Amino acid sequence: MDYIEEVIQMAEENNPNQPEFLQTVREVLSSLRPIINANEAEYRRMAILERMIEPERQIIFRVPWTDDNNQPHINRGYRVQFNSAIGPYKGGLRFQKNVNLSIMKFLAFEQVFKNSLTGLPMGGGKGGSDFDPNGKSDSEIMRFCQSYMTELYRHIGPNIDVPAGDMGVSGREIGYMFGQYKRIKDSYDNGVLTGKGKSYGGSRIRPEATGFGATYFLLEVLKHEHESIEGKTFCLSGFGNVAWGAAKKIAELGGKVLTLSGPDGYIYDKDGVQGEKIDYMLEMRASGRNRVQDYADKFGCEFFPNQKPWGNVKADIYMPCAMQNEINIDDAKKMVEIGIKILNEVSNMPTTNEAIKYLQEHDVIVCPSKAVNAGGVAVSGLEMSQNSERLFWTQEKVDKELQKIMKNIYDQIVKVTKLYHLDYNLVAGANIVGFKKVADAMIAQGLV
Ligand code: 2IT
Repeated sequence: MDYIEEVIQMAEENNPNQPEFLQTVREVLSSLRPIINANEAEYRRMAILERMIEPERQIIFRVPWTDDNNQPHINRGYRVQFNSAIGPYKGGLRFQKNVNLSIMKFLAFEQVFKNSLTGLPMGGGKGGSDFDPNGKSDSEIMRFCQSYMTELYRHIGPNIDVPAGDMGVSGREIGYMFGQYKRIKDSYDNGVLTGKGKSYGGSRIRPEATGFGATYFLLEVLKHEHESIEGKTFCLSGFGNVAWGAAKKIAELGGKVLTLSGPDGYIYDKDGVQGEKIDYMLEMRASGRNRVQDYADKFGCEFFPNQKPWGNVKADIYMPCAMQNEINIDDAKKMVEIGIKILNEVSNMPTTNEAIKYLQEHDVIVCPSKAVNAGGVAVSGLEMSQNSERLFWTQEKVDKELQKIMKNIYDQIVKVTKLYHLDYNLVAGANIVGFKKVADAMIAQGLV
């Protein structure tokens, strides 16, 4: 049997109730065919694919906390340490009601390839909890973070595993977790978490990095198409940290963001999300209401309840910034019908496998999230560097490094698509580049 098919089947048998994890395994493995075919004997001998789909360690723990009325609550905490071949585990923490082991494993698996693409020495991991931060008071958030870290601390460290933020975890939560870690360890291990505040070891540009990086990646794609960003229209989803950074950079470079979305629907702003409206996104997020309708109410634009922009709004470029599987096959068909040319994936795995295939077959350029959103973790890597050398870099320096990293990611991908005659398939190119470096390291380090 074909090696790739064999390992996909093995993943299906061993993880029957993990649809998101199986989705990314199928997507990644089936795109590796050219490099697997070229090295099959060696990869089989070293069980590369079998090891690539099995996390090195998975930690699940109880997180007890009390609310402001002294009522007890129990959540489930996770940390999946997927692969440490090229560096300590690195990846965010997600606090969201729907978090489960399948979602943790899909995110950790993708993080392995993404982190490899950055060119920085970071392995892949991910964690979080099914805790729902919406509507919680600040002291409830603090108690939850402290309880979560009271277990997690024994599994992490600057040379072991370095968590950061993801959905539901930003500067405030990182601060509370860092405080608790430091208190338990009685040691100022600055590099144990990234996304810290500027006053205690955080890097400049980390909050903006995912959205800025995604836009820098897009600039390379537009250059390839002999186009520029000026005057282009965009549909974004989400209104959190990632959408905020993207909107900021797009507006700065002369593009126009027409939509944002939330769990309640999407807003359409014909004048573009810009200036104070971008700042207002931060207020919406800080309010903890998790509603995008507030934007429409404040600025008097249209609001479409319970709908997504995909396929409903004509724009030059789509940039999903909310979460996994936002774009399905029906959306993809509508996108092709209304003539969308570029899908720049910013959230992790925003598109179903069926939809990616359909879009590519209909000449839509799909820019894969593992590459597009790698700027976030890349600046986390730069934060680790700054913590190690006990220095702070200027905003200009971090931004310049980020631009260099995003261009390098793009260049490596294009080089590999040429090497393997993959036309301009950036999805396959990103997977192959990310995979190769990790596989080489795993071979060199033996069967561990
Ligand atoms: O999905 C991601 O890459 C992140 N949530 C950021 C991870 C990090 O370590 O900065």
